[in-house]
Amino acid sequence: MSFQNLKKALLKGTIKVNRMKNSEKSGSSINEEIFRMCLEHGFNFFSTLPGSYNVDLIRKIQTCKEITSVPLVREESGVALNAGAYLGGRKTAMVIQNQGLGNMEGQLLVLNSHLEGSYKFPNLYIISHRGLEGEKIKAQKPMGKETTKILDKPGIKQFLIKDLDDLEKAERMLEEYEKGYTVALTIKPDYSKKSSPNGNEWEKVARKLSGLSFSQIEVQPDMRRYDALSIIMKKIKDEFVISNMGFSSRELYYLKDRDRNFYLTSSLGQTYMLALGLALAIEDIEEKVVCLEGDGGLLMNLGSLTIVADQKPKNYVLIALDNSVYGSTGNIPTYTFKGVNLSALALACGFPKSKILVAGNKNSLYEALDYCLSEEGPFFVHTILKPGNENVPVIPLENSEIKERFMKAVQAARGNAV
Ligand SMILES: Cc1ncc(C[n+]2csc(CCOP(=O)(O)OP(=O)(O)O)c2C)c(N)n1
Ligand SMILES: [Mg+2]
Repeated sequence: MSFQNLKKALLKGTIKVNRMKNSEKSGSSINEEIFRMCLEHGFNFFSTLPGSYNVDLIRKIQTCKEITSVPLVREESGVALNAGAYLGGRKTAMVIQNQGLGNMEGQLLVLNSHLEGSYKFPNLYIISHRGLEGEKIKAQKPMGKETTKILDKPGIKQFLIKDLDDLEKAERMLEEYEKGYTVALTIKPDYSKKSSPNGNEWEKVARKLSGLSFSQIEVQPDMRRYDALSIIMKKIKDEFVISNMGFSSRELYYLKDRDRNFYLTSSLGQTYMLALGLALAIEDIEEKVVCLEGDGGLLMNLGSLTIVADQKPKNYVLIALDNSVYGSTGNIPTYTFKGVNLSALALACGFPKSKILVAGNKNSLYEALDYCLSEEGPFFVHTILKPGNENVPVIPLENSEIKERFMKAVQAARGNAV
């Protein structure tokens, strides 16, 4: 099948997997063949972070209109982003260099592994493997040596591709993804070859820096997180809700459990990325994605907020529950307590000022919700709260149960939409 026809088939969902003969592969690179293989197997959601030897692959991904591709700023956010996209019915892959694995370990364990307590999301990692024999840069060697072990710990099924002949076996690994397992295809580049050429198409483009014009305001909050959640859940109808770990999820569960709630009980800092993955994956249906994120979570992973602003998902509402403390762990103040302004950070990250709403009291939260649930996003609703937790127990559901139930709700919503 030609590349063009393959892409069309991907869009129509009529792909037939047709294993390539070795003779057909000559002339193309491992990266090219892996991309073709991914498309043939219906992978349609990619997140990427470049290393020297995967730039050609990333360029192919980013210029393929038939799939969703999201450039990352930190690898661990990609694990959560892809999990969200999987919730929304996508087949997910991530292209990185093995140095990034050091940033990802916690998320691999809790989101991708099949260990007890994990959400058991499958994901395909396509990893450029620096630091093996022949590597010229010494600093790549430690991670080169440890890569297998890092992937082993969460039980990720891995296969090292050294040349084109290894692709057949690599392709069989994709069947593991179908069975719900996470797979890593690590690729040993030819270190003697020059890495990918530099792109220079951006050289002449003027850069626009977002304007920073927030003046200081003083707010006397009149709500705790629980009060804000009660108001939010009064306004929520069919929206999908993704909530931050700790008391945010616990309070939500006891306030109003529903199949359309996804409780993240781990992955601090990744709630809004998982919600982004979901929002991008369910643009075909009407329902919005409402994300309940904490100030601690946002500050832990501020860089990736740039991705949300850049992707501009119309169906995305990020509610920052800013109680100025790590509320779920003893109310120790975060930097918002010292005056760091999450709204200003959202603006600096690229959210348009018109989509940043500040809710410092109950009335303004009602108003903000009326607006953002009916208009096109992405919205950043900065909800300024008093510290304090409601005395509610932990959620009695298994994480994998939360995932399965939520995915059924997405499928049902999609079914209703047809
Ligand atoms: C990577 C990581 N670091 C620290 C923790 C411990 N932890 C769990 S919840 C939490 C507080 C989260 O604060 P915030 O996002 O502001 O939410 P709040 O509880 O205030 O609603 C912390 C620090 C963790 N689970 N994971
Ligand atoms: Mg907090």
